[in-house]
Formats: sequence, C-alpha cells, structure tokens
Amino acid sequence: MLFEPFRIKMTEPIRILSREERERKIREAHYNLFLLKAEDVMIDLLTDSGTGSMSANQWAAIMVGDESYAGATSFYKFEEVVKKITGLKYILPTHQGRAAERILFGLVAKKGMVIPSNTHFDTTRALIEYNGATALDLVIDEGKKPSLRHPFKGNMDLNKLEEAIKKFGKENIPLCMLTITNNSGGGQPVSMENIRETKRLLSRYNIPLFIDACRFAENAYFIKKREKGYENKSILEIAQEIFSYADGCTMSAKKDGLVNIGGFLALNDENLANQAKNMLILTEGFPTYGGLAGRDLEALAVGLTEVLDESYLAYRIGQVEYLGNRLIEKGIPIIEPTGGHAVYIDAGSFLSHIKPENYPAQALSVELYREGGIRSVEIGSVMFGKREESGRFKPATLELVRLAIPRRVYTMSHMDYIAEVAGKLKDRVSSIKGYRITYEAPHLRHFTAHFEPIE
Ligand code: P70
Repeated sequence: MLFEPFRIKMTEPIRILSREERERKIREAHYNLFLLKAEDVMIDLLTDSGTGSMSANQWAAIMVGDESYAGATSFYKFEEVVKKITGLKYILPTHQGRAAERILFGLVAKKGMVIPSNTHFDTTRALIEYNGATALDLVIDEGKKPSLRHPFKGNMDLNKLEEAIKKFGKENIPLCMLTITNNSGGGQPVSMENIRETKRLLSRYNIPLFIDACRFAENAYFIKKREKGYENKSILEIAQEIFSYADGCTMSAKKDGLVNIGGFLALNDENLANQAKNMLILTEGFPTYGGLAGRDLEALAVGLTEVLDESYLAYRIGQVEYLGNRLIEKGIPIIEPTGGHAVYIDAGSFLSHIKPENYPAQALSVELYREGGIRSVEIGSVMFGKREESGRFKPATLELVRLAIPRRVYTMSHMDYIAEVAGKLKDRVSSIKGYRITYEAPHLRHFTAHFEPIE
C-alpha cells in the first residue's frame, strides 16, 4: 500500500470557486489557462516545474545561503553535488533550464544546422529554431502510439538517427540531445541501453551527446524497475552511468532539483565551457551564482540529494500511476503506461469529434477547469501545431492534455478528486466544442494566446 513518505507541517488553503465563478474566470482569461490567476485554480496541474514543496532540510539550508557575489560557499556545495551525480567537469548555474539552453544553442545552433533529439520540449525546440537551426524529433514509433505499452517509450530511434546524420552530414549536427524523461511524449523514460547505444552511434561520427536532464531521477527509477541488471543498483549509481555517456547536459532544476527556481549547464569541453562562461557573465551573472541567490543554490544542493531517495521516487511514480489507473477505470484514454511526472490524456481520441485545427486538447483542458477548477496544460496543436506558408495546417503528432503532478504537494485524495471530475466529462463528451485562436505571439504562442469557442 502506497502512502506519502512525509508528514505535512505547513499547509496552504485552496479556495473553492462556484461553477459560475469558474465560467466567468475562464472567459475573462480568453480560454487560456495560463492567463488565470492561481488563486482561481482549485487543483493546479499546469506544470511540475518549480511548483513542488521544499523539505524542512531545504528550508534550513536556505538560512545558511552565502550571498557573496564571487566565490560563495553555497556555489561550491552545489557544484560538488552536481559533479558527484553527473561527473561533468564545468558546472554553470543558471536561473532556469531555458537560460542554460539559450547559452548552449546560442553558441552551437547556427543557421542551417540540425539538432536531433528523442523529442525536444517546447523551449528547446523554440530556442533552436530562434537561432536559425532545425530541431528534429526521432523518438521510436512506439512512443507515438498512446495506448501501446512499451517499457521505454522515450527511446531514440537509432536507425532514424543514423539516417539523419547521413542526410544532413555530421558537420551540420553540432550535438544530439536526449530528453529524459521524454516530456512531449508522455514523460516516458529512455533505457540505459538506448542511452549507451545512442552515445556509441554518435561517437562514430564525433557528435557530442547532451542530456536534457530535468527529470533524470525519475528516468533512473524507471531503469531500476524495468531494465535487467539495474534492480540492485542505487538511483545515484544509475544516474552516474546515464551521465557517463554524456558530453554535457542542460537542467531545469525546477523539476528533479526539487526547488522553485534554478538550473544549470554542465559541460566537458573546456573551450565550449569558456565561451559559455562568458555568455553566462554577460546575460545571467557571475559564474558562482549565475542568476540565482546563494540560498537557491543551497536548497538545490539538498534537493538534488533528496531526489535520489528511492522511497520518495516510489511514491512519486506510484502517485502518477495511481491517477492514471483511476482514469483508465473510468474509460478515459491516456498514454500508457503512465510516465514519471504526469498523466497525459489522449484528447485526440477522447474528443475525436473535434478536428486538430480546432484544438481538441485545448477544449478538454478548458472543460476540466469548468467542471472542477483543475488547471492542466495542452500539449498538442496549440503548443506544436503550425500554419505553413502555403496556409496548410500542420497538426502536432499527438493531441494531449497533461495533468502534471507537482512534487510533494497533493495527496492521494486529490488524485481521486481529479479522476472524478474527468469521469464527469466522459458522460457529456460529445457536447464539448472546439476553439479558434484569436491572438498569438510569434514564439511559444501557447503561453499567451487568446481563444474563442466555436459555436
Ligand atoms: C514543463 C516545463 C520545462 C522544460 C522541460 C524540458 C524537458 C527544458 C525545460 C525548460 C515548461 C512548462 C510547460 C507548460 C506549462 C508550464 C511550464 N518544462 N526541458 O512544465 O526549463 O522552464 O526551467 O526554463 O520540460 O514541462 P525551464
């Protein structure tokens, strides 16, 4: 029997809004859940990024943060933990993941270049494209079929990767990424074998491997549970092996760093590290704080250690699986098996009467708010779809609604409530209508777009 392996010492109230209030709030937010005020949300599953609870030990560490501009003690504690886990040589703190990505891609992603990944998440794809390069998603075919069960649906398709290297030429591929776990594809893990083989293939062409490491501990837990030969290894040992195949990594520590803000870029190449350090100074801050306060680095050093605890990970992955199972029982199609940080509802199949260009996953996420005050996020054609120059609509690969579970925040009874709300939608699914976009920004439009329902 699974239970939360912690006691709760501090609580935050949840404001209960009536259905009429929710209807008004979502209309005023132009049907974009990002534009709601958090106080108007009852269960907030928008993201697991920066929304977790810190432990008593992390709060205690905050008090000893060294706020020196240069050479702060807190930096060296942080650096030691990151080096222990990753084995990488040069560690640059950043205020969050995309700052590390901006620095890295600003240096290597030139016009005409191609950067393959199992699947790029929104900010990595956007930053690569912003720098004039092309982002390629090469996840295995099993990873694109929501109901197909496979233990490592985040794996890179090695045949497609080799074809891409031959097609574009190794000189045009400055690096290859692996996103662990694969966020756009359902929080699905990548196997150790696949990481090792990806590295082996890239080595033949002298292409460096970078890991987008946001959820590395959750990925390591799946390897321990599902991959032969790892059952008796510790999470730290598994993480160390994962990073042993990497030439560098970007990390949004707002996920498996168990902190509310923070990130880093870690590299082995001295020349690249020097250039990155100069950019860090130019745009984030001095290399011993990089856009963070000393206390943030303290909390992160503790968080990166706590996240390796197996009883924490068993609860974490178990809670997500529990919610997934409740939804399956109610006949709601989700990506199976459940991944590490979220349950992904297959809105394309659940709302099959709404065409991709009318954003079925957006429609479902609005409906979850109307029905139960739940905020989720669309990962479908709003986030990844495009109108091509010809005017043709190019949909995303999948139309998903992600219910991301913040770390150490909600209990199992919150999970039951979420499943109950989703179950109510099942009964009136055909009455749910599609949307059209009335305003959009040139990059990452999902954050600020306005919508209107199609009557
Ligand atoms: C999420 C957030 C951030 C992220 C990521 C991967 C695999 C890099 C980053 C960037 C973003 C988000 C999405 C929807 C709603 C709110 C927030 N992912 N790589 O929730 O990191 O945000 O620190 O710059 O998942 O998945 P950062």
